[in-house]
Amino acid sequence: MSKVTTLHEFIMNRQAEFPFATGELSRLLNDISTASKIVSRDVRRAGLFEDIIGAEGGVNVQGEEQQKLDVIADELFIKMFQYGGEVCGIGSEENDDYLPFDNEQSKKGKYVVLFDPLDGSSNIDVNVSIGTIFSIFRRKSDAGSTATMEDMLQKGSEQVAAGYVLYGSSTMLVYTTGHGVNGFTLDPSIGEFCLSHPDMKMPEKSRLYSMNEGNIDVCHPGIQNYVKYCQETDPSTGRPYSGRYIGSLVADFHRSLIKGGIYIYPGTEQNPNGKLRLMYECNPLAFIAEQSGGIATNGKERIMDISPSSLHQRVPYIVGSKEQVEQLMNCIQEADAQHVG
Ligand code: P6P
Repeated sequence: MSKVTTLHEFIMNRQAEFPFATGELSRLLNDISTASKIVSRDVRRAGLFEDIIGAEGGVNVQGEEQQKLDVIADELFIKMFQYGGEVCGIGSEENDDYLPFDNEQSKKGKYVVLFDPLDGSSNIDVNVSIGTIFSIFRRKSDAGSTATMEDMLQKGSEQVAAGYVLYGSSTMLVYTTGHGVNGFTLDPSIGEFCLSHPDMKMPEKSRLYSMNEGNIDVCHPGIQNYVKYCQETDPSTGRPYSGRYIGSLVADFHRSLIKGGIYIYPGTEQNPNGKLRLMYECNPLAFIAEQSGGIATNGKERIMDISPSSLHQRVPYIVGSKEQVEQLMNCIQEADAQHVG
């Protein structure tokens, strides 16, 4: 049996590689790990306890019906950040505005965290995988002051760390600090995330594509042309690509990271900016994608180059294997040239 490396041990080893590291980011990552274990426990028992399954009765800023577990997870992560001492403020999918922490210790925190506490939560009642997504920035405002919206609205290229937790057939935590991507699987018997997927690389291509094709008739012609290409029988294999769409972003993204693929949530005539949120869905997964060899774009520019204008802004999202995203981008450019021509 090979040596078991826990997430805590991995984080501390990585910190040792950076002489100027002072430990704050390590402590923050460990706090996220702890909160994720608690959320995993609650997700796994959701079907057993009426008090945590089903709708909370509220509607969040997105206009989406809040699930009880959404609120439980949101409150848990906020408490973990507020009392961990490393975070001066947060932005959450479940909260209308950003939340600067007002206790003296938190005001000294170096970081802000943007997160979606439980993405895909409408899938809880049908026992489909869901996830937590997080994005960490260094604050721009002075230590000791109250966190500002400017601290929150930073380009994805400024992220110091990002990752996700997938509550699936097993619970996995996948993250990057800009030095590659590593995946950890929760071993419930010891209560530890253990290194299971070292140095993850997204395959450059695959025969998989992931899109809610209910949007196909109202999205960019270039995307329509790419999906048509995927659906054509390839003479070399005698079959088309396979469509795979779970309807839970973290699960669909994780499959692309492991097996390759392309995930498309386009702008449409009715919703030109699509559905997914830049700050706590698209940016963190874009960081993971790029660090593992993939690409993330809005169809025109690199996701992590987008200057954010609001906390919950939505962007069209195309993320996945390098060759597949490049091929789709070519389809978009060709369609635009024909439209102009
Ligand atoms: P649709 C879940 O609400 C979510 O934000 C993502 O997890 C998921 O990929 C997407 O929306 C599904 O959206 O419109 O296909 O139901």
